Amino acid sequence: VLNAEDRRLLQASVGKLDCRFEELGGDALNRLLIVYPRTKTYFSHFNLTPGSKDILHQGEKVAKALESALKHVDNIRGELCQLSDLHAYNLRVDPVNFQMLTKCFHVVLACHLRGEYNACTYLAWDKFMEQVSEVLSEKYR
Ligand code: HNI
Repeated sequence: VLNAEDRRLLQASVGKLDCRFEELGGDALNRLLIVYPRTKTYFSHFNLTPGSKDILHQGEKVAKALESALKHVDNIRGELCQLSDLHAYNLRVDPVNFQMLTKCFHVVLACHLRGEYNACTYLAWDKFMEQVSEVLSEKYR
């Protein structure tokens, strides 16, 4: 459960990243496709050249969804309900992929926030991403 301190740390990092938050989604997705090449199977219809417009645009969508979840941190399930259906029923994304993406997010957050990405901030993001991943994969069968 995200406690008051976690929430404060999450908001503080978003504040520091400001408009670069959307860029972060692109960075994370780029990294995912490079570090875990088997994730490419989900995006076979994309131009998968690192840094392609397809990847950056998709990353931006992911970041926007994360931003709205952050704004409604008490109702992540409600906020991501449609995305949950989409990832489970239509896209059939295997839940392990969310863990890989979460790892990539940690790395890009650390790249952007540097020394400010300390253990407590890491933990807050990990809890948050865990909740998001849980919601997006809970309908998967
Ligand atoms: Ni995901 C589409 C958000 C993880 C594969 N995904 C989306 C869209 C959003 C989104 C938003 C766009 C929906 C729309 O157009 O209506 N995805 C998220 C979030 C996470 C996530 C918030 C986790 C933090 N998605 C993943 C993972 C995979 C994934 C881990 C697979 C490796 N997503 C997809 C695919 C699409 C997608 C595939 C469709 C892309 C397309 O345009 O065809």
